[in-house]
Amino acid sequence: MTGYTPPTALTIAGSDSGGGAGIQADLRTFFACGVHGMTAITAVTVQNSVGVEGFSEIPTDVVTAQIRAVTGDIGVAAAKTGMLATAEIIQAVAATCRDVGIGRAGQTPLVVDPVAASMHGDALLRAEALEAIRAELLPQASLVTPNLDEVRLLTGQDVHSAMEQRDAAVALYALGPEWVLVKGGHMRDDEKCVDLLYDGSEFVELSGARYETNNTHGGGDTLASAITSALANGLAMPDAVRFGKRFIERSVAEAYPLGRGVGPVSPFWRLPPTNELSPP
Ligand code: PXL
Repeated sequence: MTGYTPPTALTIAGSDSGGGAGIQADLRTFFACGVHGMTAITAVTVQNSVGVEGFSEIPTDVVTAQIRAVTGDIGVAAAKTGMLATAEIIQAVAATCRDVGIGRAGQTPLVVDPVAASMHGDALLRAEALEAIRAELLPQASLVTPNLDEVRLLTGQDVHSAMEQRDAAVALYALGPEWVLVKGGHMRDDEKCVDLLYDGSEFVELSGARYETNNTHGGGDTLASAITSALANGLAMPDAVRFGKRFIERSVAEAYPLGRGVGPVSPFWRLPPTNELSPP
C-alpha cells in the first residue's frame, strides 16, 4: 500500500466489444496516463475489427445515475464524452453534468468528442441527435474535438485546407465551447497531421507525424482521453492538448494489427516492457 490516490477521470461513452475504441480505449489511456478511470456507459456496441453489427443504448436514468454515483462519492477531476447514441441521452447527460458541476460553468473540465460514426462508417449516433449535440452539449464543453467528418455534420463545412480548417474552428466556436480542436488527421493529402486549437482569439497549429497505417481504430477516443487525463492532472488546456497530441502520435506509431479488419492505436508504449513483469 502506498496510500497514493491518483487523479480521477470519468468517461461518458459506449462499450466496444472488440476492445479497440469506446470506453475500453478510454480506460486503457487513463491507466497509461496514471489516472483512475471511471465510466458512465451510454450504449453497448456489438463489434469487432471488421465493423459494428449494432448497438443497444442504456436506459437514460441508468446513464445519469452512473454520473451521479461517482461524482457524489469519488469526485471527478476531469470528464469526457464519447458515443452518446441518442438525443435523449445527450440531453440527460448535459443536464446532469450541469447539475454536478461538470462543464465550462462548473469546476470540472469536460472534453466532448462528438462521436457520430465508426471509422467503417457505421452510425453510432441517431441522425436526430446531432442537433442535441449542437444545442445542449457544445455550450457546455471545455473542449470539443471533432474530426473533419464530424465538422461537416456539425457545421455543414467541408475542410480541405488550413484556411478552411480555421473557418471551421470559428464556426464551431460560435456553437459555445470554450476551446475547439479541429483534427486534421483526415486531410489525407497533407504530409503532416496538423490539428488546430482555437479559443476564440488565437489559433495554435499542432503538427505531428503522419504514419502509414490502417490501424487507427480508437484514435479519437485515445486523444480525447489523453487530454482529459492531462486536465485531471491539473494542466491548463493548451498544455493538455499538446500532451494529448504527443500521446496519440506515439499511440498511432505503435498501433497493432488485430482481427481481419482495422487494429487499434496503442498506448502500451507508456508501460514498462512486459518481460519486466514476468515472474522471477
Ligand atoms: O472511435 C469512435 C468510437 C467511440 N465509441 C465507440 C465506438 C467507436 C468507434 O467504433 O465503437 C463505442
